[in-house]
Amino acid sequence: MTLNAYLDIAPEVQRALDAGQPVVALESTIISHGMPYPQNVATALQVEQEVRDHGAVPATIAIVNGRLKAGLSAAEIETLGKSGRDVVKVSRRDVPFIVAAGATGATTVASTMIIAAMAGIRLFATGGIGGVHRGAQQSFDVSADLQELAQTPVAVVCAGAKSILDLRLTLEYLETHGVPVVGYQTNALPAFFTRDSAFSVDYRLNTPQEIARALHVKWAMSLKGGMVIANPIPEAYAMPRTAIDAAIEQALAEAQAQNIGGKESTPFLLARVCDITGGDSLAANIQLVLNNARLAAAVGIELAGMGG
Ligand code: PSU
Ligand code: MN
Repeated sequence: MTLNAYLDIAPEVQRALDAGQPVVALESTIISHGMPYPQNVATALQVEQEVRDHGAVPATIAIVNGRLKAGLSAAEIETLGKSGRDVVKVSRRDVPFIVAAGATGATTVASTMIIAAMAGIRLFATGGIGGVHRGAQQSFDVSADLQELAQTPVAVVCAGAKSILDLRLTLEYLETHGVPVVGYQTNALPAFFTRDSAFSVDYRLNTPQEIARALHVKWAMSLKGGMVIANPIPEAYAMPRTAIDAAIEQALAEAQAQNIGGKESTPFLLARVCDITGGDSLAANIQLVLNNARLAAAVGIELAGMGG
């Protein structure tokens, strides 16, 4: 039972939580800032359906008119998707201001984790997490997602991180803060569009049950924080590394030339990589999110069987 005066849990989500059934949180910045309209809305609805088809209840998270929402209506998803980058991108820092103003905002991995935890949801599926940006030695640009993973008990199923980031430094940062990076059926850290990278995960686990057991034990011991569950993009949708690397280099150069920083940096890079690579990267992006939704549902079912 969650008592939070600012939080609305959708009835379907509340029923599942009360019954100890699996619930998978989904973020909304991926809708507003991560993909173009109308594919973003279609994808968000398809991901919810994929979670349902695999035996869990989806809870897409956002802030709507000042209310923290765990579970959105199709109309709310449409509004977020159509507004796109005009919607406020809300990370941990921004949450109280958007609520106080009665405003609407799309939640990042960090703030989706916060609201999921308030609602009692332990699993979350998305595309890619934020991380340590390339050049962070100078810019200090480190996503708040990483600190959130260190302190909030929600596991994030993702396809690794895009190489707009410095993957080596991202792993170092996560290690320092005690956040495990698990590879699902892989030893290599997936890099979003590609199934692997030059880096290794901390632990390779081969079944949803093994992942659920690690989560169950971590939280049963009251160890704080979450976990990164890195799930490689399905082989059929993986992109050639050279094409994606070239697009990322171009996007990074443009960001530098235009002096893009702060919370604008990730949305700028995502939009440019999407434009430069055209439909291919979007198709890959959609498929990897669906793949992550399936794994999150499967882990959720196992976790529910262990009593959460
Ligand atoms: N990476 C992606 N797609 C995304 C994001 C990151 O491949 O949509 C979004 C997520 O919402 C993530 C946020 O939490 O960007 C990170 O932004 P920042 O680097 O400003 O913390
Ligand atoms: Mn940043």
